[in-house]
Amino acid sequence: MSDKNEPRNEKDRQLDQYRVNDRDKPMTTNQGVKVSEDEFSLKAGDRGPTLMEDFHFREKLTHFDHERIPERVVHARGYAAHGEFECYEPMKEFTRAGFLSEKGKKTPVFVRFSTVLGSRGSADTVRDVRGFATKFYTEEGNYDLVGNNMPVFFIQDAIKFPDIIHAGKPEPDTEIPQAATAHDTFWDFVANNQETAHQVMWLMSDRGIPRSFRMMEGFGINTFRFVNEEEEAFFVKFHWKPKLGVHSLVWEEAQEISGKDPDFHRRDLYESIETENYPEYELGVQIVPQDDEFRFPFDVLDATKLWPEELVPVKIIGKMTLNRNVDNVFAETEQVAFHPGNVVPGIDFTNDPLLQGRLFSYIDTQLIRLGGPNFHEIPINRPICPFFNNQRDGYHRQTINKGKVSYHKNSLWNNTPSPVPPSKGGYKHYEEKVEGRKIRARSDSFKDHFSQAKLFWNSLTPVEKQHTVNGFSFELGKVQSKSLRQQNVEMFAHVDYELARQIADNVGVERPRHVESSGVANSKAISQENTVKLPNTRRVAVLIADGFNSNVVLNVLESLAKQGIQAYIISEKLGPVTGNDGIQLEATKTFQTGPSVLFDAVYIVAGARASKQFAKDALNYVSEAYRHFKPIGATGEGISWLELMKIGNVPGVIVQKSDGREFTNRFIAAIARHRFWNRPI
Ligand code: HDE
Repeated sequence: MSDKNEPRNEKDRQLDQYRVNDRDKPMTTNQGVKVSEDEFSLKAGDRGPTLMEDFHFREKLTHFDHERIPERVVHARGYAAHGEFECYEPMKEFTRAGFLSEKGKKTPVFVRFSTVLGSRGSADTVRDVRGFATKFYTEEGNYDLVGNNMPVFFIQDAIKFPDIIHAGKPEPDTEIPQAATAHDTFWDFVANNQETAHQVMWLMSDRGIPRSFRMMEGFGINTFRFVNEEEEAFFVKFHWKPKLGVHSLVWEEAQEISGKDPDFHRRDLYESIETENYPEYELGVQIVPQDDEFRFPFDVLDATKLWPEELVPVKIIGKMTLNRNVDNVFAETEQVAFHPGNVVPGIDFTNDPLLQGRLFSYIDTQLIRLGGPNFHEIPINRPICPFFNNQRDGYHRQTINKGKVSYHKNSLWNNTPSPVPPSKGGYKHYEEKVEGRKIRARSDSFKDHFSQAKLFWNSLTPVEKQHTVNGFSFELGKVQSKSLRQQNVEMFAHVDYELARQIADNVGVERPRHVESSGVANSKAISQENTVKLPNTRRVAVLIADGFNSNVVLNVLESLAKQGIQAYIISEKLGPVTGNDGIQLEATKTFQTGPSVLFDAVYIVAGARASKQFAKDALNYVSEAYRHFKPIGATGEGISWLELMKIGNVPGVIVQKSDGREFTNRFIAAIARHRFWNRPI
């Protein structure tokens, strides 16, 4: 095991200066005065009033009273980790960015994952877009890639952002519902702002309910620009591709987890890092030369469009590994301030109107959220390179700038701090030629809202399509206004008639008019069926009772562990469970504390001395996992239980026949498959 206290990189070394461990220390006030009593306030007599002069009491209460800061207006619920980015190959042909200039070059990173709509205390597994924000602490300054887990956005112009968020957040008269788009105002916005069609398709699909932050993609969404030393520019879109593939929960399971473990995703990330199963993502770029700006059937500046990978391949240029949990969630995860405008030389903006608005919004919101203009001095936000300028003062200023000069130009300090020419590393904005009349309008090239929504639909497998219909039916089924349900059905008929017809039948409105839409090809990268499938780090519930066959079980457990699969012993109660030869295994969870929805697969062992209660609970447990299409394995007594449930011979149910090794190989392969959709339910 590596030494977790050893600083791993420049950022970690920097943060170390600010870390404090209060353990074994004497208690003091914030002024450093040692405290002699922390249980009783100072009173006039032991039954008398508390005295104003009790400075310790006043300080303690005052600090407590001010402990909260406003949560983020969107992406309030998040979880973060530290890590490192490694560049695979020099990208100098496209960008002068130093952190992408050398094979093997490492850059510290900090990543915050989030949901968008819910409050800070909401559940992790709600149906929502996920934020995927990365801060690269490069030697040339901080670069923030502030992305989401879906490649497109709901709107095309940032001026509509407050509207979509108001429509999606809880309705203002009742503050209902929390962390959900299944309500009237959201769907009112959708039907009346049809640029939303494409992202709504993603949101209603399995992409809206990821299995883990470790198993979802990240996308910069907006089109950025790479600029090289020769000042040549390229349009670029950024992608994060998880090494474990892209996997999702099923809707019923996600809803159950919201109650049984609302911290499911953050726990999964935290535990993976603690057990050194470090999440890894490869960074990919899609690059389009400036001259090809008008080559595509969509506008490259339109954030409601993806660039199909078949048209513009994703070039993999590096890998990010998350390898350290935060020490303090407030100090790091809550106070981190991302901003898509934090770029380094070699990365620039485009006229994407969504991006342009974002460039204003992030700093603006952080000024209120973090209480003033000095949030760049908060340890998690500091760059690892030094920074010097003439900015001064403001709330919570920590830097002690020495000397008289705080202006430019000057002669007293020989005109320093001095601007740096681009040839020496100074940031220079790309000299794009711009002309036009001031006009509030949108280009006609942004007006096709359905072709790519249809591309998305066409790319799904039948099962994924069914899940998407179910997603729509649940959400629209909660919409009170029949007119809104009807409007949305009419709208999504432009994406696919069959999709809209099924939704209409489920939500009690008229079937839509038949809309002719042109056939659109599909993109393989969209369907999760084509993703990477690995057993690594998957969680298996092992249901075990007294009298189990320890020989078989220990062999299976060893084989699972070799594949990096995490097995948890589950029984009626916590504590030791005794096998047929006296060997004991410790149950660390019960049927109640470790329900099936928290696991990827179930291994049913049972045991010769299983109680009636065990049998009842285990059968419920397995039938739930079965309903959620999960791999189920059985050996020994477990086999007869599956026969009892009449599921001994269905896809993804693996039963030991004779050879133990053959069983584990098949079971591990089933775990890697994630789910078995072709199961009779
Ligand atoms: Fe954001 N967004 N956003 N957003 N966004 C914020 O900044 C905004 C958009 C994204 O973990 C806020 O610090 C506007 C797209 C993430 O701290 C705020 C528009 C994408 C996070 C803001 C967008 C994102 C935010 C709120 C429309 C994907 C969480 C708190 C033009 C590419 C970052 C904060 C974290 C957070 C504004 C659209 C991603 C209000 C105006 C598109 C991952 O500034």
